[in-house]
Amino acid sequence: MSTIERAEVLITSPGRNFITLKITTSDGVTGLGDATLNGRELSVVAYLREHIAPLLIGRDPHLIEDTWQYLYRGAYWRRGPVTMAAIAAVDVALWDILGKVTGQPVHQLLGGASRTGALAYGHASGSDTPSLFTSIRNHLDQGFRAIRVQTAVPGLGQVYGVATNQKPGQRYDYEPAKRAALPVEEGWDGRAYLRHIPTVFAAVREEFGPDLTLLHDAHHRLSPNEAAILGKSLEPYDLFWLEDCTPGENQETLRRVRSQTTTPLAIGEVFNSVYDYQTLITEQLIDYVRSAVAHAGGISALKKIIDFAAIYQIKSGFHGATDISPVGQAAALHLDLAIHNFGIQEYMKHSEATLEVFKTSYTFKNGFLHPGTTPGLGVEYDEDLAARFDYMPAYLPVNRLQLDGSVHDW
Ligand code: CS2
Ligand code: MG
Repeated sequence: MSTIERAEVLITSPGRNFITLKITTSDGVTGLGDATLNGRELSVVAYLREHIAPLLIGRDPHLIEDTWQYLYRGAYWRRGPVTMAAIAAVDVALWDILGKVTGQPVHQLLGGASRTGALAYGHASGSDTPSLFTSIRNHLDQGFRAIRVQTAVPGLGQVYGVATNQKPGQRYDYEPAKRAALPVEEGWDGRAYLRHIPTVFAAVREEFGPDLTLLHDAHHRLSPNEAAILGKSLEPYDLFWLEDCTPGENQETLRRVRSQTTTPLAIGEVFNSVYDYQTLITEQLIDYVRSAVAHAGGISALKKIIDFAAIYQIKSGFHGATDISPVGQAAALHLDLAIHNFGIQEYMKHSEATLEVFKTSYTFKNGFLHPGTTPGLGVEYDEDLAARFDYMPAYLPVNRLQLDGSVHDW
């Protein structure tokens, strides 16, 4: 019987920081897991190196569920972003190993493909309407069939999701975590945003027609009532979803939003446990589960969340921003292909430097992602190249109300 022989935490920063767990068995088989927690990366490194790696040595790598429970219940201190990112990395690495040992792609181990590909959405943004249109056209040219729209808001400075204006054919490049000793501070005005966003979607529908699948991320910034106002004002533009319309910690607040609008709601990228969804799912207050494999306890845990959601006809919309490493993205794609209640997959293309360190076998064609059929996850990690990119502290912005400087949700 093979055993776990090594558990190494690999750090690299080709343009942005990534943390990867590499588990090696006594048979020399390796598995990779994404442990990247944007702006708090080193906390997961310490959790893995100091507390988890020593516990894995000598264990049977194929006891995936037992290892999950051992790390979750055995920690005594459960849940939370750091713990669940660490457990996720172990879980995904063990699925990678099982795939390699059995010669199967991970989606086959999860029950096989339920579709030919995973519909993906890309990010378009602009500081004004013409540059937004250029960004949307760039994505249509790349084959995207679904596009998330974010824009600047008149009267506000930098807001979430607005990259530098793209030129025709230019890659969308937006990294919210800035390399600096302290977080940058952004200003917010909810009323200015609520006035502006419906006019943006009116212009986009006018220009691109009724068929294009459109999404928007309110990024946790609105009160429940503001979220209801926005949801209602966007109804004429037939969005695929309005994301993170209000912070979801108090799940009951979504009752207020749900009772006021039919705009589909997606929540969950900052959630890391099925309990974060309990009321949202059982009361059908959302339509899409947004968690990432890398932040919600791995493939084993996110599969349980999405199976639970299926009972309430709620679908997946897994987080796939560039702070989810190619390992985390590949893990999401295997789950996307296997589950029944698939909705859509976020896809922000990683930089070339990142894709040189992480060699991936997933593909994007005609708007659909596919994890490939390579045994395991289908991602290789170039350790020599990765070692050339030192970790650099980077922080996500802090948001303050423009009116009086109060801290607000970013
Ligand atoms: C965002 C993310 O992609 C999204 O939906 O909410 O870009 C998010 O801001 C980052 O992942 C934070 O690290
Ligand atoms: Mg989001």
